Amino acid sequence: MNKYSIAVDIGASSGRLMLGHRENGQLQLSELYRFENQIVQKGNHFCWELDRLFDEIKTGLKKCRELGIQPDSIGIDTWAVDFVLLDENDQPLTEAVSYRDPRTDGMMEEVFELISKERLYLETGIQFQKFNTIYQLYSLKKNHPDILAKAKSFLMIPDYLNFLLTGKKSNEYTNATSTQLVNAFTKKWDYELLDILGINKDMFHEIQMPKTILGNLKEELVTELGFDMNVILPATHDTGSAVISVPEEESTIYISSGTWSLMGTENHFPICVTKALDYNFTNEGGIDYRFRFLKNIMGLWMIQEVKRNYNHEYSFARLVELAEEAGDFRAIVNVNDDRFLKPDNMIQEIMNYCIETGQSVPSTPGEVAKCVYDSLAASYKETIGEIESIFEKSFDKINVIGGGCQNEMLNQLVADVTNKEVLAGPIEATAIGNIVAQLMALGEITDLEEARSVIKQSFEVKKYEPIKSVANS
Ligand code: ADP
Ligand code: LRH
Repeated sequence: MNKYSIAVDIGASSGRLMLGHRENGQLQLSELYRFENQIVQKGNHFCWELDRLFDEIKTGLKKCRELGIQPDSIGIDTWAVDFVLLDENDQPLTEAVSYRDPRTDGMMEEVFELISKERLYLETGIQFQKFNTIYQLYSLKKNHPDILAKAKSFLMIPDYLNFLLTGKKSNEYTNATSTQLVNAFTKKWDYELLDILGINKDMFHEIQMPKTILGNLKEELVTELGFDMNVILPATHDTGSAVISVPEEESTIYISSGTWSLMGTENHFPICVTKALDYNFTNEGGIDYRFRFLKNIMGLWMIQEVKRNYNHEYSFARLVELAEEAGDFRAIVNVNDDRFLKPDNMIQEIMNYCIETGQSVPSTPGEVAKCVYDSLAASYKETIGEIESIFEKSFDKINVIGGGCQNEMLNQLVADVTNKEVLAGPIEATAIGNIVAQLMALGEITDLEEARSVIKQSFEVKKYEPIKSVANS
């Protein structure tokens, strides 16, 4: 009997439940349910709607029941760095505040007064982003010490959703590393660092690895859904699951393209050299203790916000068409400028940047979209230069995965500006990586090598060759 696994993959812009199983050696994937995700204002903070997200998971599971399929397992992955704190009665102490909330403004600098930037990097290997969990926790310590004092349990978003499914509390490794509180070499919580910051160590749980079977559904859920199944830990950090879908090839750089563009390589050890620190590359923990050496680039968040600012009048596909029609219009913004993290109005912010830098100012939806795509491509090119300088070698292929790989214009642009072959796909790389981790835990796939080979055989990848050189990109 084939075993069926469900991947719950929730990115910052949308979530989906995908059903996967092996058939004649190949991996079959089908969508059970898809829903929106967004940040909403609750009181003074930008927050996630965790209760709704859990309800959406249950709705998706009910769809599976309607299909008459009894799944063997479920695994959850989401975006990284955000968390929930539980009190002694396992009740959340706060809303799930989003990493785009300004509560971390200035916190990084305050943390550097307690521990040097260099030491922090050498111990954790994690890039400096003002929204990392470490700075979110430090902000709580400073501004709401009462909340932190009451916290008995620290759970990242997938850990919390797993807790709602099973009643079990655990911290999964890949997502835990994104906190900047895990030692890259011992792969455990860095208690010394927590002591220096004055953050309670006891609320952290033992770190568990992907492929761990966490347990079964809570009884009340079994009654509600009409079936039980194993809850398995995939790489619960979505980027960790996504990169499983990239073939292990020394010559390939990946871009996990969604709300963020995560661009880098996979290694068997963390790289904490000075150049990596200077360029702000991260070493996030992966399945089987692989490390993702990558850089966060602002990504398609910018176009998501542009789309929202136009009141969703244009679809993503339409914005690509309009950008193509914008002809020779060209203006480049520094996508990694913090001003684009959560501006009041993305279109206005882009226009202001162009005015301030004396460039042509985009004025139509097509010009705004073209500016975003050109700017992303320019940032990818710069990042490749940094990677090649760190590794002292050149890479010849770029594998774009995730929802953003459907953007044919951007794929071609990336091939043109980098003068490298671009491979686009799979679109659902994250859900696929999530499912193969479960199938490995269930004994349906032997190891990561086999998983990658099954993925390669099962999903189509589209090739883009450089066709024209783009000047000054
Ligand atoms: P996340 O997991 O971060 O929520 P996804 O991997 O789902 O992100 O990718 C979402 C992005 O995919 C959108 O921001 C959009 O730019 C891009 N996208 C989705 N559909 C299309 C499409 N039909 N054409 C071009 N781009 C698309
Ligand atoms: C992508 C992602 C990324 C993190 C960011 C918070 O969804 O998980 O890897 O840096 O969200």
